[in-house]
Amino acid sequence: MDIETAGGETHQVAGDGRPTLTTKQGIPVADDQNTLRIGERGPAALEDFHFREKIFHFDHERIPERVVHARGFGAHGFFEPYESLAEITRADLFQRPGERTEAFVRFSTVAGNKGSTDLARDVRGFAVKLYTREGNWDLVGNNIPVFFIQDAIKFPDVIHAAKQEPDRGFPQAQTAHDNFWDLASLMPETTHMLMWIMSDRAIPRSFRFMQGFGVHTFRFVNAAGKSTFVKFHWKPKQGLQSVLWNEAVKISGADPDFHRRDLWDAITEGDLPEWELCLQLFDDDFADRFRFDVLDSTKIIPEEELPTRPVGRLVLDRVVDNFFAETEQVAFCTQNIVPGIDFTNDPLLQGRNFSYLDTQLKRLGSPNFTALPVNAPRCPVAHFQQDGHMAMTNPTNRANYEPNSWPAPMGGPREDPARGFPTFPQEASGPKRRLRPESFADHYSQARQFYVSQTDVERRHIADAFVFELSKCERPQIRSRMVGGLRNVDEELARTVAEGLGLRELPETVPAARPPIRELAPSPALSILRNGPKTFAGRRIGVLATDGADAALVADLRTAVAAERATMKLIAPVVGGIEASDGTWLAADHKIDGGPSVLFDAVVVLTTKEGAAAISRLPAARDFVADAYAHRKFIGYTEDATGLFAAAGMHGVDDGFVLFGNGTSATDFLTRCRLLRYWDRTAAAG
Ligand code: HDE
Repeated sequence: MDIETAGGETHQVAGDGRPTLTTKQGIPVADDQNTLRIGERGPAALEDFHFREKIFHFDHERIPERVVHARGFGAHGFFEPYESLAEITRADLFQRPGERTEAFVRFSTVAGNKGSTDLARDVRGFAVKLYTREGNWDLVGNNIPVFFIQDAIKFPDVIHAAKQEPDRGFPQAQTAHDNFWDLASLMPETTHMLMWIMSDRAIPRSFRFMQGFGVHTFRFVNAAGKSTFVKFHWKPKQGLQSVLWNEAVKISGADPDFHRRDLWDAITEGDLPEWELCLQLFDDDFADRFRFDVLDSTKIIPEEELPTRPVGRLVLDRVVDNFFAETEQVAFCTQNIVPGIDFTNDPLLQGRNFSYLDTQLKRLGSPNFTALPVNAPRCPVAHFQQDGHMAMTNPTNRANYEPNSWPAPMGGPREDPARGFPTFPQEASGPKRRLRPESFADHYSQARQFYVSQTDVERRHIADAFVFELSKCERPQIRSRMVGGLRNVDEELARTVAEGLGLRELPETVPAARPPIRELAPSPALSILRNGPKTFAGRRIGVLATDGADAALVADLRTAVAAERATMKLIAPVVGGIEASDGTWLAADHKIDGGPSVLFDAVVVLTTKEGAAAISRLPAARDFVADAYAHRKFIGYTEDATGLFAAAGMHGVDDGFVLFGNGTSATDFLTRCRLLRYWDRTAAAG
């Protein structure tokens, strides 16, 4: 029952299944609309404990955002090995084929603040927490297999330079500014990573369509204590896909939450994203033979040289119930590893192992963050650590130390030499010094290898990205120095970027610590386009329709889209929907202004002649088709819709257009869409 008052404010009262509102102390609340005050228009009373508590809690709702990877999105799922890996690791989660281990994954961007756009050009975090029976294993990786720096001591510098500039507080979520390129151009070790972040890898179509990498070399250790080096790869079953830069810019305006919404929609619609865990396994001999140092995180081991072995799958099957409790409070720590997995001396990994625990204390405020449900191990925990802020799981025993002589169970837990974590006894000795190993000095060869492994389209995108970013630098010296560095990667690339920037002459080549090796074999595995999914499954079609749209065709499209395991959204001049040719009412998913074609992988335009003429007057309708064209999308249409194309300045169609009728069905269109883009289109953007 709702009640009315003299002041006219809305009161909804408990009853009919709605519980009584209480304070955090459980005291029932009678009025949640008005503070306690003296007289009708008088001052507030200090004794108003309900108001005080409510505002107090609100004032303290925020916790510090992550200093990097602030913007992220998480989901629950499981990992399942295909086979037993007992021969190479004793890690419990790899012992029994088909046995599921609960997982939580958080994807993120790096540089942007918590409220920044999903489509920033950036590395994506790919952090996986596996709640194994022998404790939590956090594989805190990225969607790019190399990193900017070789030594953790440079991390604060590279992140400071990438994030907003400290005097002005902008630009956020982009490296397109002086500070970043100043540092990058002065630190040649960043070059390989720069190639990756200027590539389409840095603007993924969604989290579902990107790879994940553990980046560092880790160790597997089996029950006999034998160690094998391992690099971790997550390969999306959905295939790889990225957007174009011009699209990314527009998506950022149309839907800054594009990636989180995509993951949410896919999981809630039952289209569960899945990745295959693949391993690169190698021994000391391989490490010695390999051209680069396997401890250098600016290097990869090409898959062609060391194939990846699929060993299991990761499936995300549940969205979070509460964003803050799960995605925000999840605390990944690289030092969370389990028996059977161990670190190497990669100086970046060693530094990370120190940093992550620190950062969790800062963010979550107490060493007891491990007891928060999203962080708590699913296996029993037993130790003598106690107290601290927000202690939630407290021992009840008398003994809080060991050794002790209290009988079990009062005496508490004891160490377990058989089950306990066995650090791999690697020999280590040498003088204590600050130095970078000589084996880390080649900064350009693999950057070149990455570049020459790309298709022409992808190379052009890399050059365009360099030009775009460097054009945003105000100081010409920074642009020149960077181009001088690129000459060590590829002369053609350097020349294209120099031309794009309008440099009057090609800058001197930046001296290289080691002469770059120019003849490393290309690695096709590094290209997104060479490894296209050849399926439209998991993708989205946007159908722009007006009143009178062919009802049978809409129905056929729905069937064909479902058969392809894709999804379809209807976009109309008004969100209420349209009256189709057979008089049925079709509800729309978007009003045209809110459903631009950048949100879809392919589009269809279904109008009558009059409908096309009417929407031709709307800038959003013209942009819908003009952008789809510029972004090389497949465009399905009926003859009557061509008026809109003409109004949008498009004259003539190419093979990326599919005209329905005359034997061309909705299924034919979907089959065309499997290529994802019509790359042969000329005069397109990107
Ligand atoms: Fe991180 N990194 N990082 N990082 N990192 C953090 O920890 C750090 C590095 C990565 O979704 C922080 O909880 C150092 C490489 C991901 O919650 C912090 C160095 C890779 C996430 C931190 C690196 C990563 C983080 C900030 C250089 C790929 C997000 C918030 C040695 C292999 C995890 C936090 C999430 C987060 C430190 C380099 C991946 C400050 C010192 C290389 C995916 O601890």
